[in-house]
Amino acid sequence: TGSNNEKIIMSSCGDVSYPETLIHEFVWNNSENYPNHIALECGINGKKYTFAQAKDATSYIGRSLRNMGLKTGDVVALVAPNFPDTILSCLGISSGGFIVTTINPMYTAEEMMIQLLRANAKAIITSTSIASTVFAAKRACLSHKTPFIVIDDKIGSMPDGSIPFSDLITRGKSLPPVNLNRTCDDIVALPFSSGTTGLPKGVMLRHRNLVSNIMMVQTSIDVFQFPTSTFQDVIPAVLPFFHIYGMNALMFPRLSFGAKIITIPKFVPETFIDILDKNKVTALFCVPPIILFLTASPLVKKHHFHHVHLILCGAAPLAEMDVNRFYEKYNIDSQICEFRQGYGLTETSPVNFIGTGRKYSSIGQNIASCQVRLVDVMTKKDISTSGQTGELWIKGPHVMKGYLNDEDATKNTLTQDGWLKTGDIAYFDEDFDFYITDRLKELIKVKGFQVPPAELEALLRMHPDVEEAAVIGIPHERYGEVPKAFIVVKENKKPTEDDIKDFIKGKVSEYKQLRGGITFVDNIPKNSSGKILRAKMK
Ligand code: AYL
Repeated sequence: TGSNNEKIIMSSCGDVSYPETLIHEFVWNNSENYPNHIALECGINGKKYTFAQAKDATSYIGRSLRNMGLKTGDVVALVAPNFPDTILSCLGISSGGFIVTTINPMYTAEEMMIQLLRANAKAIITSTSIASTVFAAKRACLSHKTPFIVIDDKIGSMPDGSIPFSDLITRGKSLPPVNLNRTCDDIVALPFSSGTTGLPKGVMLRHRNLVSNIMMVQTSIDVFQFPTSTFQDVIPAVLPFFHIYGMNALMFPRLSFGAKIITIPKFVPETFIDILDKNKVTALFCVPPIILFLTASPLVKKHHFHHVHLILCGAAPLAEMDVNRFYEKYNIDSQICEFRQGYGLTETSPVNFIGTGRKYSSIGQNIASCQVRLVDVMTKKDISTSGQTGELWIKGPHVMKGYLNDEDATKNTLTQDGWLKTGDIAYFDEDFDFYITDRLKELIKVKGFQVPPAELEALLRMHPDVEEAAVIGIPHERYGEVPKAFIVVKENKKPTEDDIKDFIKGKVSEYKQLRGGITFVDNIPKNSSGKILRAKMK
């Protein structure tokens, strides 16, 4: 319990201690113990880096970016699928004293532009297969002098004036080390999230946020008897590094404990299976659609899980039944190949809860140093009884500094004394294991990816026949949720569903398309201040 009426649920794992180091230093901290082990390997072309090579490359990249005229605290946009060089870029940006804003490589040029502008990017790192789209975005919104660095992923080519990524490493060798002048309280990552409402916003994460969250998880795994991670772990990385799950739940922590990461740029079933065939994979980091794939695909066989000791799943709800089906199909011992959920948010760097054992539908318990409150949505009073639902509030060293250039959104999300309102509804059972039951916020989650309804609504309103639009998520068998639109048309206009879908098509990425269809209605229910009543629409 805390002051006033606060009923704080502390972690049974106690408090974490973490080093006051910058994230790139933290990641390579143990690397001297195994300098010649492979740290990174491309699952497609086999390109490899040892820990020693990866650590050195990180520092050379930082020096080269400095040498291009970038200054401490400048934002570098990273728009690339998962490659070893994507990870090196992330850490290199940190080692140069800059901030990385990761952009979804599947984005359209329009979507990229919005983030480049909001983040005030001063340089771009991308890869050849998407370089033409990224270049179009850059040309439309940034100065032509903005450094445009391109990883050669063997598909596509480099636009004129590009700097080959490999030059950063070779040239950086002969440059002097960077005098960093950065502390743990400086911002290092700027992923985008729509939070509880509105358009995507830059989430300001400090070095301290990232480092503490890694140690919070690490401190808790013993208490929760989590399958242990070792420096011999082999982990395929199919979750995108641009998302906080891929970044600070997979890539950074696993590398820091010495795992080998096999990068996968795009989920293709055959490629994924090929990687499982060729490697003794020890842990799988998943989102619910991947669990469904592992169960349903005829390509997947029991032997693929022979060395797997952990299957982690997060980013969207998963039903217990889906986990049971997986175990039943392959007749796998759930004590040896353990399934656990994780629950996180971009705003919390990301992890808050991890599963404690056999309750597969539970997100488990709050990890070390993660304080929790459950606040009744109607009465605003703290809940301390099992079975009662409320909004989850989170506090700890892993909570973001705020949203970039958006004081209103920050104030609505973070209380004055540091509580982050997640917008998720949950309850706990008699063992203090938590369950997410609903979402209070507007967010739609398609395959674990964020789709902010406000973004689609704004686009729909740009259609000449559309008077009003509201978008909600509806359940989808494989994707979890998909967006569905309700539209009020202007007088005497009769657009078809396909007219509207075509209008949206080229403007937003594939996973944001209106798979849930469109329903034409006479009016959209709103409250007195004009806010769309989404719960009512559902
Ligand atoms: P964002 N069950 C239900 N919903 C979830 C879960 C879960 N296990 N995990 C995340 N969500 C939803 O910012 C929830 O609505 O970060 C939450 O507010 O893209 C929202 O997703 C946050 O979406 C890890 C590491 C999960 C990472 C993550 C995902 C972070 C997603 C567990 O161990």
